[in-house]
Amino acid sequence: MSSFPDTPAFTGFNTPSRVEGDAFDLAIEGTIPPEIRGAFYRVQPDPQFPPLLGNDIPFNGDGMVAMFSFDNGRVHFRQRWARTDKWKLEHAAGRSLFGAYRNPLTDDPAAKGTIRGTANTNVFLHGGRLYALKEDSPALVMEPETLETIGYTDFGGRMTGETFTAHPKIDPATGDMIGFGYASKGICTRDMTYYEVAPDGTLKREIWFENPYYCMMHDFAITRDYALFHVVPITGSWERLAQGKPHFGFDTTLPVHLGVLPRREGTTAEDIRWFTTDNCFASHVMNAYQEGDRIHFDTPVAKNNMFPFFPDVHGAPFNPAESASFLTRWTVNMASNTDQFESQRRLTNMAGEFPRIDDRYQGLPYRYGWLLVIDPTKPVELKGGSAGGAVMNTLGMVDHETGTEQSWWCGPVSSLQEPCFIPRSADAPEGDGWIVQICNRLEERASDLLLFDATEIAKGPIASARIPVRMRFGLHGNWLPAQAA
Ligand code: V55
Ligand code: FE
Repeated sequence: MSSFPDTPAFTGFNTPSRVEGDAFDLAIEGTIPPEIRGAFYRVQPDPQFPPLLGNDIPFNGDGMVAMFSFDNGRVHFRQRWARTDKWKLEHAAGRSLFGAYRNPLTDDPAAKGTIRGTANTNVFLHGGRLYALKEDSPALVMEPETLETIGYTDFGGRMTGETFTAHPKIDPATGDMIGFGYASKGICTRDMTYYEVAPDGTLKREIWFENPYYCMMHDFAITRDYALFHVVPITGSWERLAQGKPHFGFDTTLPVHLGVLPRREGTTAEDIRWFTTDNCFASHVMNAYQEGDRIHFDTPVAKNNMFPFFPDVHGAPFNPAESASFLTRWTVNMASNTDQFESQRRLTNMAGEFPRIDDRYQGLPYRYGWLLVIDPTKPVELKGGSAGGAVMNTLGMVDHETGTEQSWWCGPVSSLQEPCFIPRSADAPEGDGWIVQICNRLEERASDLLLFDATEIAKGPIASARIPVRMRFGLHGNWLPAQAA
């Protein structure tokens, strides 16, 4: 194999890991509560081969899935690549065949006709299946115990859209997996699909509709009666791809929309209602819920672009100060006859992203949220050749009921990955459980798995497990309780 490029995306802490393996009984500091039984799954982009075009963005690496199994106070580790069709084709060739992020015009001719997905964004559990997800492709099914890849699914032959989101939700009322796709008729199309998948893996419902403009539809929300789609101008076009520009670029001249699709039986594209507000940046959603005719939608909002590698379409330089996002409550009123938002209210002054909740409260009124925070008052020592830019150095918690918050700083030479909530038991009260997350030890180029009491994060971790291999910067993960396995 030729070597990886000497660029920030492939060196220092970002050096590709490419390690598949198993480790039994990790070294623990502190005590893992023995009643925690189940597994934490998470995924990182981890390129199998050096990039075809000499360099690449972090979002384009092959999905490497890790599982941390908790059993009677011990933690075991397993890691495997998601063997996508792309991974298999490149593995057989012994080199990269696919080019730039979501630009098939840059591929080797041998890649033609193969699904381009990398399954690198989320690993999601539903109905005994592990789905490895990338929003430009269908969902890839993996076996949750062995991490063997089964292959892409069309949910019992019924999914006609080309893509499935990396951010599905489970409707607590039905147990169905609710998802969507964008670019559902191919790259850069405005066509979207709404999906409901039964626990047996068959598609119950697919609704086609159109987006106001083509953009990255990275996340969405559900409430009891609605699916909510925020349209933010991280835009793209075939023209850009032909010019060799990054697939996406941020456009500060376009408005932001929130689409409200009723989830009742018989809904069609005609039933969607679009609200509009001023230009801003938002990506992940903490949660959404209904209160009478009002719909609240909680999302970290930044004034400007958060993705330096998807630059401003009008040529403005990246603006780090304006890329700070703050959890904000967007409220729209279904009884109103305007297309404007009713209100927008900042919920915390902690700058943060990667919001999570106790997922049993998906789409419902909820009390607790956790997120990764950038605390600019804390010192940062970027040892070990890690990436520059703002460092997620703090775990934050917001309590919407009391209006209070907590935080825990991980120190000057560490950074944190997305938190995930573990309920104490299936029927434990909201927030009663733990938070699990990976901590990057930048100087040591090592990784720890941290465990917190979920509503006492300010006290710091109650236990940590040393992971025997370095975890690269990952995206999302989820918890599977043992009894459901
Ligand atoms: C994100 C991550 C992706 C992607 C699109 O916001 C959006 C995160 C890891 O890949 O393709
Ligand atoms: Fe995401």
